[in-house]
Amino acid sequence: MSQQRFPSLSHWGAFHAVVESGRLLRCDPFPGDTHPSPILQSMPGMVHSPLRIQKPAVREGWLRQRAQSDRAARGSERFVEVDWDTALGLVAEELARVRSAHGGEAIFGGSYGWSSAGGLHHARTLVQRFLHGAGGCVGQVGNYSWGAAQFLLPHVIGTFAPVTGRVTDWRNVLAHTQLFLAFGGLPMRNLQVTSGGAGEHSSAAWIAQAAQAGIEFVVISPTRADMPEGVRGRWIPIRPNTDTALMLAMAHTLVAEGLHDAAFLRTHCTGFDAWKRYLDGAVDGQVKDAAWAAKVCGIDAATIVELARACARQRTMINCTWSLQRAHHGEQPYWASIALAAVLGQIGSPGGGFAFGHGSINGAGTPRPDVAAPRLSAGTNPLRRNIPAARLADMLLHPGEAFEFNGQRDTYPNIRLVYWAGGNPFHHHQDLNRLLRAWQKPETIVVHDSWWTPTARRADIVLPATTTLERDDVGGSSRDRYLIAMKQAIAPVAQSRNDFDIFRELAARLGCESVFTEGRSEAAWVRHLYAQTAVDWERAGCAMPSFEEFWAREQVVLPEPERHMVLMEAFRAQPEQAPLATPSGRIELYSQAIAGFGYDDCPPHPAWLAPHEWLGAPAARRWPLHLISSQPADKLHSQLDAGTLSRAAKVQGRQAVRLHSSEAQSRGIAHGQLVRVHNERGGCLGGAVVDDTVMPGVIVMSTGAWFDGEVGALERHGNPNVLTADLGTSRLTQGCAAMSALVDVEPWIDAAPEVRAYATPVV
Ligand SMILES: Nc1nc2c(c(=O)[nH]1)N[C@H]1C(S)=C(S)[C@@H](COP(=O)(O)OP(=O)(O)OC[C@H]3O[C@@H](n4cnc5c(=O)[nH]c(N)nc54)[C@H](O)[C@@H]3O)O[C@H]1N2
Ligand SMILES: Nc1nc2c(c(=O)[nH]1)N[C@H]1C(S)=C(S)[C@@H](COP(=O)(O)OP(=O)(O)OC[C@H]3O[C@@H](n4cnc5c(=O)[nH]c(N)nc54)[C@H](O)[C@@H]3O)O[C@H]1N2
Ligand SMILES: [Mo]
Repeated sequence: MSQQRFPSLSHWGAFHAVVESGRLLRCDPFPGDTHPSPILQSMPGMVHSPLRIQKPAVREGWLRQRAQSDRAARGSERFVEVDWDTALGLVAEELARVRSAHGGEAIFGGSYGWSSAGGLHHARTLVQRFLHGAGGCVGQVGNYSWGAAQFLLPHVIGTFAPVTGRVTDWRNVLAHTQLFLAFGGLPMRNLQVTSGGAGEHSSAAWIAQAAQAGIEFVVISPTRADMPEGVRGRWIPIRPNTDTALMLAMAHTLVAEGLHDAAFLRTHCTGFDAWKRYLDGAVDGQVKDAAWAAKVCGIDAATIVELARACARQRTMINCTWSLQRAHHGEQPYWASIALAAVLGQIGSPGGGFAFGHGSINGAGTPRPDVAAPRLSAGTNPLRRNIPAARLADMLLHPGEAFEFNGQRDTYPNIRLVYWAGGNPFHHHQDLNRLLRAWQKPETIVVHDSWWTPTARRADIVLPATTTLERDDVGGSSRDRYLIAMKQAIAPVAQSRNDFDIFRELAARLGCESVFTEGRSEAAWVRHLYAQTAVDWERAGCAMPSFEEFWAREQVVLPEPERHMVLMEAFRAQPEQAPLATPSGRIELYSQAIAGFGYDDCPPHPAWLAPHEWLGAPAARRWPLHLISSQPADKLHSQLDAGTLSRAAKVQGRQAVRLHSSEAQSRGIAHGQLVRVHNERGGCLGGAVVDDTVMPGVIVMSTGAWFDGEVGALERHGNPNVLTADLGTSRLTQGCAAMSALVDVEPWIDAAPEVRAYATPVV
């Protein structure tokens, strides 16, 4: 049999699917991609995995008793396979029942999750479009990635666009930046991925050029592994969640030594005087000088002073990874980094100022016209009812209770039916033991996925979805220059169907098919999304071929704009004529709006607020290690966890737990040994990796191991979210605070329990 090649796209890069006899053999990276991701290797095994959901399946108890079933049996009870007609009938009836008895406020369709690449077959968008067209649902606003930044930055700089990657572009950085101060570092592993997919891994290529150009990198992070290879640089270890103290002390030093840009602070900022009073100790009696910060963040005072002076001496770009704000009080380091950049006065000048997201995602700062990638519209939710994304368990556990969010007060709805497609809450949510309890509240849970994920196993009705390789689509990302033809490479595996078709049929049963499809078939939608994108891209100077030609050529590439993008360039040049969209039109170092909310957990200026758990807290005597649960190198979140690359990195079949040799020695832990990581919220097993790139007092466990536990029991596979705390960053932004968790580790000497995360629950 001859091999065939089909272009396709994943969040971890563009590739050609190589197919023989209807099976995916391998994924060859696109030829133009200089830094392709090895994650591609895991795809063939996963696409044809025994973990694929073969047929629609219904939990035994739910099939018998529907909404009266024993909800505590979710996750342990078996599933019964049914035919599509039966399954769709059950889902449509249940949706209609809940809607007529309790209204759309009882249906949760937030369905947070990354889904897969492709503008049409984006599962989360599809479930929302379907539920919006069927009368509405409760949705989620914000995200787990940069939820704190999304709702803070508009108060400070009038927009959250910079956190999405619209920052001073890399050409400009290469030409002008002398010092790149990287809070959270530049972990190369994260640059494999961009939401929507990447035709090229541009960030890795730019960092390689920055290394050649001799830019100096200073990486502030709990692990030296966040320093990219080859760059001229220095690692300064920092106690997790204390970056704000360091930034405040740097700003204090600059002002005390007269190295601040008084003119910029006067003409482009508001509130400097109020903030300065805080720095000087007039507010709380504590001067925020280097000696004070040293005690908080563990970096000696001389280093702090020297770093502040180095920033003032040269053109400095200050970047924060997203991880800094995925922590309790995560607003503060972001606000403080902008304030520090304002004190330096380089904002809006070539190669200077602040940035976010370098080191978090591929494509931040890629020179690219600001035009959208193809994406089906989710329509509008007629109910306009939302919760902040990460308040999921609070909502399920506390219907009717009030919550605060960005100056508003609202109450949690009473959810009877949860519909999830394209996300894995038993991956992404914090304190999974708490989520397990919350998950027992709804009467019915419907999930579409391609695999028996931990969330699918804990649903009532499970519908098998195709993967990207089983359907046509057109894909791209707003951080990447490529538009990619995604061609169906293999037939749908087993009885799986496209999410689009599942929702179309459900919409037909509920009498709203034409709202969902607008009269277009899958093929017509792919063409339509291409045509929509073409209009925007033409305007940005890209010659767009006809759809047929695009499909034959497999890609279109946006040209790099001639002008460098410099963040806030126009505002710097003419602050009166090009004001920011803040109330004052300037950078707000003190926000009257936030002051008006009166939140004690988010004061009106950048401030040091101790997180609820950190190494300086009294609780650190009992739980002396700070847990960093970072993104996995060998997969995307929980996607492809059962793939070859991910499995190869496990230690005795569990997630690696990285810790310094001194911490291992004092606990009698040997490299490669099983350990139990635990705190008040729960415990999990992991495999010890003794690693002196991690500073003492810290352990690093990547996320992504498929959750393998029951309420209150030891999690067997190494999912750090049994340890993290489920609390909002603050009442202002209600983001996810996964990074603020204390734990301890001990050797596991008992027999190792079997990992059951990859068993299928079908009768
Ligand atoms: N402790 C801790 N927790 C974290 C984080 C952290 O740093 N630390 N990070 C957080 C962040 S930033 C994020 S973004 C979240 C990520 O959380 P999620 O986005 O929920 O994680 P994924 O594993 O990407 O889940 C996507 C799911 O969609 C399914 N899927 C893929 N394609 C399709 C399709 O075509 N159709 C259907 N129906 N399903 C499909 C996949 O199989 C998978 O189950 O995790 C968050 N959780
Ligand atoms: N391979 C791969 N890449 C990914 C993803 C993936 O799942 N796999 N997920 C993508 C997604 S959805 C997102 S949102 C981004 C997330 O991007 P980030 O949130 O930036 O990623 P993390 O890996 O959580 O953290 C980056 C680094 O921050 C450091 N860090 C943690 N806490 C602190 C702190 O308090 N202070 C300082 N100074 N440093 C700290 C850690 O050492 C870590 O290596 O990654 C994206 N990239
Ligand atoms: Mo994310």
